[in-house]
Amino acid sequence: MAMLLISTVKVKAEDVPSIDDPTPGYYETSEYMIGSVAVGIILPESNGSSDPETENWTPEEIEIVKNQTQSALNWWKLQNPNATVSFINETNIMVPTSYEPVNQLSNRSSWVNDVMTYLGYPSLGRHYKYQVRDYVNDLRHRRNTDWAFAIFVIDNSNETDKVLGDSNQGGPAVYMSYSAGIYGTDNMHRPCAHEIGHIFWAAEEKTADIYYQGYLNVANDPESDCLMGVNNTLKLSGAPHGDYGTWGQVGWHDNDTDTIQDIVDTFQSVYINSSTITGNKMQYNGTATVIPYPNNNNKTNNPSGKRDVTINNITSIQYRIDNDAWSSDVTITSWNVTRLIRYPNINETRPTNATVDFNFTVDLTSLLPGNYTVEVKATNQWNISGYATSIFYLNTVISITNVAANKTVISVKVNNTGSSTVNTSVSVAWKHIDPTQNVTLPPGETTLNFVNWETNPTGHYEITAVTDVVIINSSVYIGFYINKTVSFGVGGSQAGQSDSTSNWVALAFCMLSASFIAPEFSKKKKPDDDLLTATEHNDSTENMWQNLARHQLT
Ligand SMILES: [Ca+2]
Ligand SMILES: [Ca+2]
Ligand SMILES: [Ca+2]
Ligand SMILES: [Ca+2]
Ligand SMILES: [Zn+2]
Repeated sequence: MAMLLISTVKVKAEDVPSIDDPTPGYYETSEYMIGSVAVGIILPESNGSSDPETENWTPEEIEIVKNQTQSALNWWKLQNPNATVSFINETNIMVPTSYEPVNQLSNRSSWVNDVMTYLGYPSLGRHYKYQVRDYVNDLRHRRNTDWAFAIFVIDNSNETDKVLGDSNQGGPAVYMSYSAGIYGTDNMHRPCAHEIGHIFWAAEEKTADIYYQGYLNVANDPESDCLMGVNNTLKLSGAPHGDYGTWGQVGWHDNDTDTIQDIVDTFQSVYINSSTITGNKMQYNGTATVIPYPNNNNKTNNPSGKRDVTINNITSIQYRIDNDAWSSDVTITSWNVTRLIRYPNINETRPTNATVDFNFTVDLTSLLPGNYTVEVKATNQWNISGYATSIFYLNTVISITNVAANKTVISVKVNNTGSSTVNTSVSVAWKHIDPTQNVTLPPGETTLNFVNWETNPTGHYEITAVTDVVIINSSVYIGFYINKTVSFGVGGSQAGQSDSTSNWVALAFCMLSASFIAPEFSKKKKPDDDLLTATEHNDSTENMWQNLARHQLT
């Protein structure tokens, strides 16, 4: 006896909490040394219009500065390959200023304002540090990097006793002089590397003072014989574990030794927050967001306070049903974040993949009744995934409990056995009987009679049942297709076909009992709906199936 099934699926909605933008912002241009960094190297050139001109860059000097700064960056890059540090340089040589920078060491705003204004970042009455921040933020955006900072190198080839070498902790800029003081121009990369350490929150180690800082907030190594220490030597305190020292202060630590630094070794939060049903397809909608590592730094450049920020991005979202293969057939939409790009109040909205919306569609047609787990996987650039699951239950609510047939009528008893307490619409078709019967099944048992049974039952036949979506007490249930092929008079039973009515009935009963008791529900997918045309209809099994599919989907 065939069972006609109508299944239900119940969907649980999940609320998405408010999500703080985890992408680094205006004041967060060098929070830890992991990932890509844009470096703006700027060489101001005095033109004598305000100050008497005493210095001029020569091509040879410019080449030395390029090589020395590059050497400092390369050295940093090689210290910890697992931090995947990369530097992209933007070099601006001989940017004009009316001042002579080496003679304005106590009035930095003079020439920095000139230089920044020339490059397109005007003062607008602000402190020059905002001009530099505007530039560094724009540089990061233009070069599409995780971080950015600036290195200003002033020419003092004629006044080497006037030395410049300092930087802002946590960025945004290093200020160097060409002569590099006691180190000399040929060793400028050493103090330059030292200042770059400060940019990424490494503390001084020249004295006995103890400083806890950096995104991981570890202690320095006072009076070390390292880069930040008394001799500015090219090695890093705290290497290679970062439990203390410069190594840890720039954000390097790998607790689980999987080569992914702790700060970026984080998962994603995934929320499946709604689903909608159309026909027998269920669309899931959700949101995924990277989880930032907590910012433990006890210092910050952000006047609003420190934030947890991450350079992680979602690179893929996949889903699967139970343990089937992962499907990448997911639509992903970037969120937009509004970020300060010019102090104090010029913002810009830009897309981010740190938080994304997603949706995908599950085809319920081929699923048998039972529990199903929809699992969503959001993966970041380190191939670390976060997961969410949602369970739905396809419940059998209707079954056929009896079939009887004679020459002109086949009847089936349909038993609504599910939790539904209301009438359920169902279309039932017995092949060769046209048109499809649309019936309403009340709870309990109902007998359906298919009439106009043809005289010759030999062959393969198909029972198909289709239900529409029904909504019961705000919960969404969905019916789905069941079809069953049965055979009559196949394989040498032809003798009965031309025989009497009773003979035929006996044959039919025989085949029915053999075929219907243990139904085997098709797991095949229906043909695509777009294969159909309105006029298509014949008695072939495939077209029967298609027409029913069309009915259900429209
Ligand atoms: Ca000059
Ligand atoms: Ca010079
Ligand atoms: Ca790790
Ligand atoms: Ca890990
Ligand atoms: Zn220092």
